[in-house]
Amino acid sequence: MAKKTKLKVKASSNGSRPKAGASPNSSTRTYSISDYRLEKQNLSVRQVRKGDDVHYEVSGDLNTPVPPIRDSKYLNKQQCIEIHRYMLLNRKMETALENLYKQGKVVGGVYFGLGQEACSCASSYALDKDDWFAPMIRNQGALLVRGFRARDTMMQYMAKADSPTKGRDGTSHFGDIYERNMVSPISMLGDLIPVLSGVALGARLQGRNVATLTWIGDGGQSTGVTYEGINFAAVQNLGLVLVVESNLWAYSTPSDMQYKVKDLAERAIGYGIPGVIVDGTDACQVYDATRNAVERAHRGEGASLIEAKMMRMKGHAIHDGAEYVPKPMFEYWKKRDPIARFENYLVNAKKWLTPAENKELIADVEREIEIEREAAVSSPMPKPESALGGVYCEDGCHTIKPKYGVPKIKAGAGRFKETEAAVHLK
Ligand SMILES: Cc1ncc(C[n+]2csc(CCOP(=O)(O)OP(=O)(O)O)c2C)c(N)n1
Ligand SMILES: [Mg+2]
Repeated sequence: MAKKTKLKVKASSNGSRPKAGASPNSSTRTYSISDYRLEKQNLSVRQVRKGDDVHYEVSGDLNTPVPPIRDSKYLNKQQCIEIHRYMLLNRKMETALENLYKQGKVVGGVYFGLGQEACSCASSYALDKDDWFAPMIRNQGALLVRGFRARDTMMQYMAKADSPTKGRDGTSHFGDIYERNMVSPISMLGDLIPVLSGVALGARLQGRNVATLTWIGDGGQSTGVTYEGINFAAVQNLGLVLVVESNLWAYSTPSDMQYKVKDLAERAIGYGIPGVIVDGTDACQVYDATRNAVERAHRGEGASLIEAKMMRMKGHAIHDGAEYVPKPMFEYWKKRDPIARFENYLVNAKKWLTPAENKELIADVEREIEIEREAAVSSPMPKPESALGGVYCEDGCHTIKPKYGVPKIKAGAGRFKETEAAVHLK
């Protein structure tokens, strides 16, 4: 089982309820945060000024050995290989996007999840079909896991007529409430959290406890709406699953200058929900923590917060060369590449793939990406007059039916509680 890190918090602090067993008269309370990692970094980044020059320096032990992948409690061989394939697709799709950008085919910028593929793919893989998700910019892998094709993302970036928004948006602002249960990304950081809490509430009103997964960066979690959204899910026991992408940077702000707590999972104590730390470059750890949270959501027990520690391996977007990042940090995290580590796990540790089978899998992914790229490039640009479409209501576009059932709350029932709602399913 995962190791627990004990946190001591003064009795007067306004945290979640302490674990049973704490003495009622004690002046300190003990809270626990599960920490699944097999390695705990002790690196820190500080700003150094020398005359007019301001730069960042990293300190700590940068020469520690790369830990093994932790065996999953849940995943079997076939599922691990499937996650490996999604991570490869995620990476190769983004490499293709970088090339399309350099060829002048992309209309705006491009965002990458390099180094974060395990976090995106393994967490979304832990959802059941009925669950919901809302991706952020680093979660293009989650779209692939949930059934979008690489061409959808490519066409979005090129604003093509066949793209999900028919060329009306140049990045990722699209959703799918019918097939894949995806809420469209909202650019204002944190705002997806109350929306996903609301999706969980809506589903519960219709008689179903679903898990609603979204992600937030180490920078984005500082916003006020993050607090509001998690707190609402916490107090209503809604199945929000929040993955905090602790990737050490928010634009050019290092996480050491973003928050004061040691680990962002500690925030969970303040909300009164479970908090877990995982190695975000270990697909098995990400999967297991998310699956536990998803199952908790299905049982109607409420929200969970998962902090995934990793590193943003490129700049904020394609325009940002990330020169401000101390080079040794890239070298350190490059050795912890989630795909290389998982490949080593599958081929050498578990022997679930022979080197030849792995090679064939990679070639197959490359073939698929080439077909997707070709289809995306050949899609036409939208006709100018189509820009007028999709703004005002067209036939039936506002008919959104309840997904699971028609809610009927007992007359006179006060503040909503699951047991107070009489839910009539169609
Ligand atoms: C409320 C709000 N403030 C600022 C921005 C501009 N902005 C977009 S991404 C970003 C940095 C996000 O950093 P982080 O949350 O750590 O995510 P990462 O890029 O590292 O994945 C900022 C400041 C925004 N979109 N929304
Ligand atoms: Mg960040």
